[in-house]
Amino acid sequence: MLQQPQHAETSSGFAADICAGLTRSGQKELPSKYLYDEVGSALFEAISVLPEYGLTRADVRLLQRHAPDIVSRLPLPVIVAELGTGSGKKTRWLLEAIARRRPSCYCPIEISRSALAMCRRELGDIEAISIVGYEGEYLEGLAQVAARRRSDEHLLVLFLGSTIGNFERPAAVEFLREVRRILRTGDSLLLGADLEKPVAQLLAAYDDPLGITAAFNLNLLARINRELDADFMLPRFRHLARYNPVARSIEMHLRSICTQTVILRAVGLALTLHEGETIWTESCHKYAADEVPELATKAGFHCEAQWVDQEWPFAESLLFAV
Ligand code: AVJ
Repeated sequence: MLQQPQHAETSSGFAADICAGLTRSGQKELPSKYLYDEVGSALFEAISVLPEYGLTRADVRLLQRHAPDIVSRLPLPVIVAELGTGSGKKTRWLLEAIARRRPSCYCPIEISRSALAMCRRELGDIEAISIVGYEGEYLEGLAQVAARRRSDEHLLVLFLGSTIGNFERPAAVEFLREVRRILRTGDSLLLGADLEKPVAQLLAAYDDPLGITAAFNLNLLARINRELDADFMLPRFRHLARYNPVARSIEMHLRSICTQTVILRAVGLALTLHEGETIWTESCHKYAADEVPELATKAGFHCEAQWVDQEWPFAESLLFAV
């Protein structure tokens, strides 16, 4: 069963956010969450199987290998809320391990309706797990799940795939604090974080030779063309991935190869971009394994256990709300 949304002003929020990001003085930027429309979500699925991009495989390996161990540490009964699901594929192992112990409820929270639908197709067959989807922002969806649970049910929040890496470090702490505020003591958060690795390896992962990541990035302009009646000419932009050693993040930008004017009709905006100017579209912060427990402590959690993949350094950390 997939409940129908709980869905507010997303399209006008999109227009306002795009406008604000493109008219900033200084570095233009667009929120990375808008990379994931239907085309963007499909392109990310392709990225996740590229040989250069080991992140998703590491995440899946850890969940598959350690699901019984992770689940054995949870108080029961437990319901599961996931912040951003993508296809939902990697959550299967955890849900099956939970279902073997007790029937439960899985609440995916997604801003992308197509991702929610994918998730239901992917996980709908697990017996003893009922699915209640929420279309909307993470914290709003989580607050609804928390408000609707029975008083004896614990909550396990999943924040996988290193989406936390999209936040600047201080914003990551702030976000986890807000998650904590919605939870009760004893609730848990399973947090996936991509770890630091050689820069060359990171650059290859975010600028693959097939150009899938470039297409994923450029699709944001194509999406603005589709949804805001704009005229970005995609051949006049280049995908750029670079490492920021101070932030310890990969930054994705779209670089204008000439001076040009773009019109966004639906919002009445004419925008001039100079040759070489970039629009910053995403940051992917990399963590040291022991930074995650520190982050957790700052946000009101305690790190109960951590599992690290050796092949592609990546950590799953099980945090409990204190
Ligand atoms: C889905 C946010 C984890 O940061 O690696 C992949 C997104 N961007 N390639 C990441 C992404 C470019 C991805 N996350």
